[in-house]
Amino acid sequence: TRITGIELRRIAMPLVTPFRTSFGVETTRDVLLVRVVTADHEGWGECGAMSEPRYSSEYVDSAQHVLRTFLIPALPKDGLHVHEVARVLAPFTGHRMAKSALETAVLDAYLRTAGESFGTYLGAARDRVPCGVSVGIMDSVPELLDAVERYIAEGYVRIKLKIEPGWDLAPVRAVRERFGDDLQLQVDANAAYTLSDARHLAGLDDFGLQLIEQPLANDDLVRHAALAELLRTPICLDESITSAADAAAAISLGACSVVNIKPGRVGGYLEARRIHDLARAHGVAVWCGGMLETGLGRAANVALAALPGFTLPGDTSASGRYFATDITKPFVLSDGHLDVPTGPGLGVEPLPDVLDAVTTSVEWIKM
Ligand code: OSB
Ligand code: MG
Repeated sequence: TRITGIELRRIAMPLVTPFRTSFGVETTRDVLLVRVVTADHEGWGECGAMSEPRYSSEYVDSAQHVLRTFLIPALPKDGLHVHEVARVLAPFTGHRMAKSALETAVLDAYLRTAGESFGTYLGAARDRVPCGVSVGIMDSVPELLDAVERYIAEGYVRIKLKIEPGWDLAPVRAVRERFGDDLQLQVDANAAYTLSDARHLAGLDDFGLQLIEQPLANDDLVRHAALAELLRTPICLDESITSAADAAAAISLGACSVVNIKPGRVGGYLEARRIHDLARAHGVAVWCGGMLETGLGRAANVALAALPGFTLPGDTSASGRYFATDITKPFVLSDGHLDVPTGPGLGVEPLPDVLDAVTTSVEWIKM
């Protein structure tokens, strides 16, 4: 199909509560949406990049710039197949979240035309997925316990605590003591530690954690492998895995025994599926991470999370975890699960009035 043009739309989504990690605090989610328009359909892709280059080197302005200047102009005007997008964009290094948003929009347009859902296309093995929630760093342990209690009451089947030096053993101990050994509990450091913290981190081994996510620097597979020898808590990598090749290296080095798959971080849903396939072949568990997505990105993530190798609950929370009003019909938790959309493409679309109300800019790139 012929692409007639591509819209780059920025929206500002207020968060229901500030989200604090070891790398910063977010109060409003600044999101870039890519809309690919063809003769008879359109497709949406959500860019995972955040306002500042802290989680990774990408940020929203950089994603919009590289899409406008390099990635979109590289696409052929006609006859583009979704499987060719990554290859056409490969000469440009990095910028995986920008590439992912573009590929996802092309894929959505293609699937809406074909009448097939993301879930069916990717190979979903179930019609709903169990959901975890990522809980930010708080000012006090009592405040954290109240938040965790509310999430458990809402039905979340797994709790992930964000940690950093000074906010690790005490909050984990408090949550474990208050909610018991049966609670599926894990932590995420977002690269806030070094290998010299190994002995301190081994203090987490007493709490029966499912895993510790990205304790060390993004680019340090070798020290993660060394740390794995010193901890009983399984290591899961997030930031370090930007491709299937990274995942293969991490697995063969023993740098992780679990992988958090975020489609944006790895350049798209097709690469995400390759990592799933690779990990599954090696008996390595994977789960679906998140980047505070709106309903558009969430729909695709829930479809991916339904693949058979996603054996751990993901950060596929309900829309209400982050937004009072989502730009799509909200994803609502039912018995701790979200349903995989079944309609063509993402199976959800933006509600025009809500989308307009949160839009801060629109750029149209004619093909
Ligand atoms: O490290 O998983 C992370 C959010 C933004 C950037 C990085 C991370 C996160 C989360 C929340 O932990 C994921 C979500 O609920 O969407
Ligand atoms: Mg993480």
